[in-house]
Amino acid sequence: MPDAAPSPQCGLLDVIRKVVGERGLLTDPADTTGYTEDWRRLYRGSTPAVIRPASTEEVAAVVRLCAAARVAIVPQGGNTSMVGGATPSEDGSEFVLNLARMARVRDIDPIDLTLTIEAGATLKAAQIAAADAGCLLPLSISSEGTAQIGGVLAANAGGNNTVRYGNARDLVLGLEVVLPDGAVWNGLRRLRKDNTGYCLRQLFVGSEGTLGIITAAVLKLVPRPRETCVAFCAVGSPDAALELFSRFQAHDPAAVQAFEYMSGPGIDLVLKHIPGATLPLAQPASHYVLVELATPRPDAGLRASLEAVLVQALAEDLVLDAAIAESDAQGMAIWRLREEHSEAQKREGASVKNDVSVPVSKVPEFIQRATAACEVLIPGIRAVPFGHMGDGNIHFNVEQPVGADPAWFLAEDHAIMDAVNEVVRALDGSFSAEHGIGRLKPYMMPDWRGGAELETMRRIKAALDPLGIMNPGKVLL
Ligand code: 2HG
Ligand code: ZN
Repeated sequence: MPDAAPSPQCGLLDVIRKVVGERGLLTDPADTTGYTEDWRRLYRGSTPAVIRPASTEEVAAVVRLCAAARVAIVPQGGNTSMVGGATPSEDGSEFVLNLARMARVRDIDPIDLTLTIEAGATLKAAQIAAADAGCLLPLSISSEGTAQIGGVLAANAGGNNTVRYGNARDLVLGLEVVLPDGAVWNGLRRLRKDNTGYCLRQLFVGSEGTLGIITAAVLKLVPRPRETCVAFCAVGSPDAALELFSRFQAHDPAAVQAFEYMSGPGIDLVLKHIPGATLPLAQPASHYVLVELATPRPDAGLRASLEAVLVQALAEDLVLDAAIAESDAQGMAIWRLREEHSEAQKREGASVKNDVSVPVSKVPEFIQRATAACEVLIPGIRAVPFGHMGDGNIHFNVEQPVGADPAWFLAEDHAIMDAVNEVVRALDGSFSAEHGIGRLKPYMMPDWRGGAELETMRRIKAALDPLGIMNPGKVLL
């Protein structure tokens, strides 16, 4: 494996080509453009090269070469970041290092309940590997077909099952990371207890590629569910949705696997833009809830539980109408109504996203106050709140007024985010719940995480990446 620093005779990319081979290096702009734009098309970066290593050793060799040449690297997985976390800068000074060719399952153990998998595997592939072994990887996000394990961990993704299993962070037992100087840290341990000094893996989870490149991980699995029930309910208000959540939790706290909120305007956009999407209820409503119950027990009687809670709630008009999925296909159709929100919003026009969290009990107040704040700021703005009510994470997305100029609307993004975040702050919430900071939100860090907290983060960054070559401009400015 060549590992020499680039010499004036041999350009850096020529040396890198020798490390990763022809297949591992894209330099033609026709091939690289797909890697330089983010999913939302908010950022259009530029890069001289997309490097696609096929092994940890190749990643390490490339990083050593880049460190010697002081060239910055943007680690990239499925490029599904909502905050431009994997997009290079516009000036063409940064290489993209894409992990897609490292996608092997290295080990799966149904007794240890662990999956050791490389960073470039999609989350969907990891879920399938777990299911094939009779287990469940309890992490589910809308972009799971494209998002890759490395990016999912680097962003500490949350998603639909946080209410029961926590975030990506809670599912990581071990990591393998290439550090900014090219050293490899092999922490692929699969221990449930391991108090040996600082917990390094948790430093890299959520670091958004600014401290090193995750190349593989050991993930926790759980026994596969034997019974799953999905219901779609119309409710009169976010308060009613919260009350319904409390009822399900009180009835059987171990059963709730997802509890998602959607607004009438959000569902209308999905029905308008997503082919095949249909409302499983007779009448449209102003607010909706998706609840999923699941259990590994064979005799839990989940369906009866679900019906008991819903019958009571319908009798009290807490729930206005409800549809229970009678098959996997119906369950998937209900989930599609929720998961296609991002795509439907994108097709409708320009939107500004606020991925925020507040204490679960404050979600209704947050939705009401944030909607009012946005409507005062921009008349005609359309609030489309949806998301993970069961863990307090709402995607408070706002759509441009009908007929408005998208560029004008997007130029208002900081004013909109500030208005929403004023409410978030008043309710002791966070301005970044599960999507991270990326390129979009570093400007907020001094205000929200100033003092000792930000200073400590800066020291950690300087200690691990003194040359500042790992994903510059993301998380911390
Ligand atoms: C989801 O929950 C994702 O579907 C995306 O986190 C949310 O588009 C969004 O803002
Ligand atoms: Zn989400």
